[in-house]
Amino acid sequence: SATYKLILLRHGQSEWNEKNLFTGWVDVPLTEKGRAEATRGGELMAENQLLPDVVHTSLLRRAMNTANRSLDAADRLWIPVKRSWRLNERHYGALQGKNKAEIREEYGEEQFMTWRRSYDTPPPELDDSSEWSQAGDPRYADVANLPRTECLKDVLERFMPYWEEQVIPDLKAGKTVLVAAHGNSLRALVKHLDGISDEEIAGLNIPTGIPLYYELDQNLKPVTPGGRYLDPDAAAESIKAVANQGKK
Ligand code: DG2
Repeated sequence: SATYKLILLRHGQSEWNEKNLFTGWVDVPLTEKGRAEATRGGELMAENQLLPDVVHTSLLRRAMNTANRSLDAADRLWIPVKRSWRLNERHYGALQGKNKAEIREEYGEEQFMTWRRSYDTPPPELDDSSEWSQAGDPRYADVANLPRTECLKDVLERFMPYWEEQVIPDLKAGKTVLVAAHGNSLRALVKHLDGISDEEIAGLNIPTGIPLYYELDQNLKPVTPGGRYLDPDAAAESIKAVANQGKK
């Protein structure tokens, strides 16, 4: 019987990934390397004959530009685009704009990992007066309760309504769906798809710019648990780098 085709793509390296800063909802651009990763991502889709029919992105330029560049490389720039804050990166609260290695040094490995990877402990809230706050940003005018911090559980809870109402119908219509998003919003989706426990999800990292292909069965369960990276060697390398971001 027919299966559904889903491609997950974390944006390429951003300027704050390069500087090792907690980013969250801060709208930073891609680096030159990030732009190249996005183009390569699109080439990988084309080489694997996985051509998206529709793309869903967050409202953050690193994801939107990654989607555009990869689709351009795959000659699919013309497909319909849907965007939502519900695909945004996890709001990193008061950590936004702070250096990961410095936070780890100041607060210790355990607190650092709790804030970064625990399922249900959010960092302290970001003050509206912070230069890294999104309060008053017109793109979020229709968000009822603008987050000031989020844990992964919060991300899953705001992502799922969008998944169900917007992404699943596209999959069920037989479309190859590209979701271009972020490290933690994609971790939330992968947790849901693969049924990963609250504890185990702490150890899962998503590499930048490498398409992760999921074939889903009629019940939207992955045919291959964990999906398949279109460049497994590059993915393994990049996953290691993400895991080591607290180290100097
Ligand atoms: C990173 C993820 O998000 O950071 O917000 O700093 O995917 O948008 O670059 P992304 C951020 P970690 O949770 O991996 O530290």
